[in-house]
Amino acid sequence: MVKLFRRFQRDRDQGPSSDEAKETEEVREEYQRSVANTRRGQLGGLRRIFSRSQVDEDFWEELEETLILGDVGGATSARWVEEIREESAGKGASEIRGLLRDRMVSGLERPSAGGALWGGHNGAQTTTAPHVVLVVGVNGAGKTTSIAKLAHAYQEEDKSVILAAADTFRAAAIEQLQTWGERLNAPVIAHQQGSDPGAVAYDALEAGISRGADVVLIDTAGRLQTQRNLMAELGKVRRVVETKHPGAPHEVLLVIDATSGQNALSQARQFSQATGVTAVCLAKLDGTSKGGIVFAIAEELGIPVRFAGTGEQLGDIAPFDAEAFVDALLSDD
Ligand SMILES: Nc1nc2c(ncn2[C@@H]2O[C@H](COP(=O)(O)OP(=O)(O)OP(=O)(O)O)[C@@H](O)[C@H]2O)c(=O)[nH]1
Ligand SMILES: [Mg+2]
Repeated sequence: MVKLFRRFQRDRDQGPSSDEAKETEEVREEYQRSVANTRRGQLGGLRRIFSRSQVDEDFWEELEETLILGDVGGATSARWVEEIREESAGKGASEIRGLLRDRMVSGLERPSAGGALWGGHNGAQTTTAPHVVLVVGVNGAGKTTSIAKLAHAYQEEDKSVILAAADTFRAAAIEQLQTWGERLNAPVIAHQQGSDPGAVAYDALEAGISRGADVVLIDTAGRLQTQRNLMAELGKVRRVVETKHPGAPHEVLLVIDATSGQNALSQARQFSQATGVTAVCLAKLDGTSKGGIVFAIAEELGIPVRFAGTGEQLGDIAPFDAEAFVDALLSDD
């Protein structure tokens, strides 16, 4: 997957390269594999609808219903169907499929994805180092694992990374990050369990600045978006970061478990309010039949999906590719 970051970056910097076709094919195959479960789920029903010969009232109803059941979201599904219906007067199912495909891709691309690793800064590390990523999300979403994968991706770009163990709440959370740190040969800044997460973030930034690190990735404790005190605590961590290193955090990455369905929308909304989420990392895309939630998040909240987690290994992360994702979802084979 690391080469996917390279391709993503290079396309932005220099335009398509000579071996682009082959690499694009690899990206597409990877997505085919990752969204296999999503295709087996509700959204897989789209293929059946588009194989129908008649575009009648039932067709439109079934289309809207399938989108809603596929977690695209009620408002987004209704709007899409209405728009496509207007555009497609007299057209057949396969043309409608093309219109939906374009609508899905443009919905995902509208909140500009930017350069994957550098948080939308046009593909380059333009900020004063270190580049700081605050990683937030509900319990078990995949935050710590995604941090390890991202650290690996930055290291592949020859960037130095410091990890901040600001999940001081869950038992063994610090050790979990330290284990990744050892594997990655990346320093982990940690305090005792139960200590103030803001203080850990502060120390990690101090270490990052004094050691000239390129990137500081801050792990935080999982919390439900409904737990007001814990959400407020996250706001405090953010403010510590802002104060210590003006311009930071450059990215507030909300890790969403792709299997969480519609609840992810409320997660995105509440975490955004508390911490100013700038992008989503969609973890566990490999294990879900509910990938449709990405459309609702992008359309209704305007938050870009920056990364997709596609497994438990270090290399199992990719810059989110809207076209490859949608085409994999709608493809016939
Ligand atoms: N299949 C798959 N599993 C994943 C992915 N990302 C994370 N996981 C697994 O999900 C589980 C939880 O991951 P963590 O990274 O510990 O999640 P977390 O959000 O840090 O959890 P807390 O710190 O407890 O809130 C682990 O078993 C991971 O291996 C992914 O992209 N695909
Ligand atoms: Mg964790």
